[in-house]
Order: sequence, then structure tokens, then C-alpha cells
Amino acid sequence: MTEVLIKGGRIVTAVDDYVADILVKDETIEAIARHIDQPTAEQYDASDLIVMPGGVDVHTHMQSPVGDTETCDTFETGTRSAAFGGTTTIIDFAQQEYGETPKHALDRRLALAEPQACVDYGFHIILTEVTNEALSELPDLINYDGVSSFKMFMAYPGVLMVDDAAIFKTMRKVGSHGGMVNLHAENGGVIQVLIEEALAQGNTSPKYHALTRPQIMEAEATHRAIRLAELAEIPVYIVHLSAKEALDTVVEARDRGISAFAETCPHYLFLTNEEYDRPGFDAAKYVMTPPLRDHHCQHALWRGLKFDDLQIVSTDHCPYCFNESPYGIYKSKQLGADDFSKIPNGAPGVEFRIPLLYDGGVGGGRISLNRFVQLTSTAPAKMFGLFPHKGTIAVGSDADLVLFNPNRSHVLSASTHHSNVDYSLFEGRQVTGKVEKVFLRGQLVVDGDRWLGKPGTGRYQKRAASGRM
Ligand code: DUC
Ligand code: ZN
Ligand code: ZN
Repeated sequence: MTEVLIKGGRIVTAVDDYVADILVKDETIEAIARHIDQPTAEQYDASDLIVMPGGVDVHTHMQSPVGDTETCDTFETGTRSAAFGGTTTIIDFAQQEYGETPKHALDRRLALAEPQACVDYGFHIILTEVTNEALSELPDLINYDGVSSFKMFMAYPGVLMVDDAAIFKTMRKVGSHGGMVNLHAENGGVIQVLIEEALAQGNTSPKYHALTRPQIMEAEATHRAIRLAELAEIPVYIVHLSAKEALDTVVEARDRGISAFAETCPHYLFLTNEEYDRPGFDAAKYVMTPPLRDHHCQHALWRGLKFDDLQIVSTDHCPYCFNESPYGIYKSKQLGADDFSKIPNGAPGVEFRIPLLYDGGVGGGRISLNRFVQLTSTAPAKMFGLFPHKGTIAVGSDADLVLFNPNRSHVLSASTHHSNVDYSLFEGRQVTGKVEKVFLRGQLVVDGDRWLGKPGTGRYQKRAASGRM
């Protein structure tokens, strides 16, 4: 039996803050008390450190094909990077290809992830073709396969976009089984018109990615998604919310008592659309969807986090290299060197979510320490059916524990991160607060700069209902 004793740490959950010892037996927390003596256990001194529950990042794209492109992290490299950043559970995506059933998509992704995963993982299923056969599979996917959330795109016509009828039918089907629909909320038809106009005028540089995706088209789709969910009487979750106008729509619905939830991402909290003024093609590093917004949006998002208008911070880790080498053009931003609409959409960040949010949120006086844990671990675990195994420190919970030094400064950089991607959105940013040790179900996997984990130790998580907060 593996026994681990973590001594004298400051235990911080979404609601607690106290100093105690934690005894782990095998994979779960056995006891928490002021003083525990267990000479047979491996001992770790956590005095002067925060001990918090492992991070839960509910929006990543590892080894993820979209059209011809594929993200450049494998499940192995991406989940190792997550672990170094204090994240011990991810929820990634299983995308239904045209002609494929959702169940087949899940099985395909499970087979890929299983030998590689270095942290625990689940999947949302991306539905692209809502046939009767696909709909008929959804209850079993929720009840037996543990997939209680389904992502649908209101953008990218001809590639991923589905219409309102498909969204509504899905909502009606999954609602009574504890399912939830996650929406990429942008008006894809209108955006397509704007993209074609820009290209026809010879506007091909990366900044036109942002200029063709207006904030009010995010708000319009957010509003539509929420109204569809309201009619279907099901909770709804807006992914990667970036625009103030979209947030206003969520707030209005929540004030009416609708179960409308939303996440935002570190890049919207720490960067603005000024990045698109970078010279040459460098701005392509910031081509993610939705694009970076202005200072007003950033301010509104921080306010939203503070007052629970936004419930979760996830990364939308969707890494494409800036350079063509070494992974090839289809994993590189260079694919869109002559045409912004061909730049693969997405940006990396799975390793930096926790240090960034601690530094800018807690250190910056914008959110409390408890709220920080809630946003990065507890709320995502509750939202997506992983609580109480994940998302807290309690007797019986999985011993996913992060020992975090709140006083240690370090510099975020692609030269030291553990992802395959060759750049960072936050290159050179100094932050205070560093992940020192990470335990995955009681096993020490990160110790300072040392990697002690193994591919394949991450375990698939069958999830309970989503959105029943
Ligand atoms: N949406 C995502 O969720 N991730 C990457 C790109 C996108 O449009
Ligand atoms: Zn999206
Ligand atoms: Zn995404």
C-alpha cells in the first residue's frame, strides 16, 4: 500500500483555509488532521506552501485534428505540460467526423489517449452531424460512457457549424439524462461574409482574423444559445467567452434564473487586441477564436469572475507551432502566411493557467484565494460531473494535490515549458506563485523541474451529470 503524508501545509479549497497534515493511502485522501504521525508513510514537508486540489482544465485540444490541421501536442506531451502547471485532470474533445457516430468518435479518442495520458482525463463529444442515429446514442453515452457534455459550433460553416434545429434537438435529447450542451457561440454565417469581404479587398494579414469576428456576433450567438436552452429546459455552457456584450447576455439570463454558465480563458484576461498590431506575421501567434478583445472586455471578464457571472477559467489549449519545423505545415501557423483565414485557430496555455491566475488574480487583488481554487478546480469539477473525487481536498477524494509556493517568482517561457509548441503567448512574463510538487492520485508526478510520472498513468473519468450546479 502506498502511503504519503504531507505535513503542515496551508490547505486551501474553494471554502477552507487552514493548516493541517494530509494522509494519503493508495489513491485517495485517508485523513486530514492537525497532526498525523505515520512513520511508514513517505513524508513531505509543506510548511510555507499552499496545498490545493489539482487543477481541472475542462477545455483542451490534445492531438486534435480539424480539417487538414492537427494540434502539435500529443496526449503525452500535452498532459505532461498540464501536470507541470498543476492541472491533474483535463476534459478534452472527441469530435464526430462526418459519417461517424458519436460513440465511435469517443472510442477512437479513448484508444489514442489511454496509453499516453499523464493526468486523468475525460471527453466532451463534439457533434457535427445530428442524425437520428446520433441522437439515439446520446443517452447511453451519458449513462454508461460517462460523457455528459456535448459541444456544438455555431461558427465555421461547412466544417463544424450546426444549425439551430440541430442544437435544439440535441438539447431536448440530453436534458432529461443529465446532459448539457457547450456552445462555441459566434454567428458563423455573418462572420463568413466578413471574411470573404476582407479577402476580396486584399486584407490577408492576421489582424483581419480579429476584425472579421465582431463582439456583437459573439453576443448574438450567446443570446440564441441561451434562448434555445431555455426553451429546451436544459442548462447551457458557453465556452471561451471573450466579449463584454456576450457576458451581458449571460448575466441577463442568470438574473432571470436560467442555468446559463460560461468560462473564459487566461488569454482574454491578460492580453488585448493590441497584440494584432505586432509587425509581420508575429500576430498569428494570437490567432485564436474568439479573438483577443479590448480593455473594456478584459475589465468586464475580471468583474464577471469575481461575481460568479463567469464560473470557470479553462485554457482552450489548442497549440499550433509558429514555425513549420519540426512538426510540419499542418501543425503550424505558417499555413496562413498569405491568408489569415487559413491560420489554424488556437493558442497554447495549459501549463500557465494556474500561475497566471494566481499572480494576476490573487496577487493582483482581483479575486480571493478561495475563489482562485474554485475557478480552476472546484467549479469545473462540479460543472462537469467530477466532484467530489476531483476539485477538492476531503477525506475520500482522489489525492490530486498541488504544493504551491505563493512567494516564488518565475518567468513564463516556451524555452522552459513542457508542451511541444514553440512559443508562448506570455513569453517573458514574470509571475509570483509556482507549482512545486504535484500528486496524481497519491503519486508524486512533478517535483520541481523533475518529471516522475509515466504516460498511461492518467485514467479516463466517467462523469456524472453536467450543469446541475
Ligand atoms: N474553438 C475552440 O474551442 N478551440 C479552438 C478553436 C475554436 O474555434
Ligand atoms: Zn470554440
Ligand atoms: Zn477549444
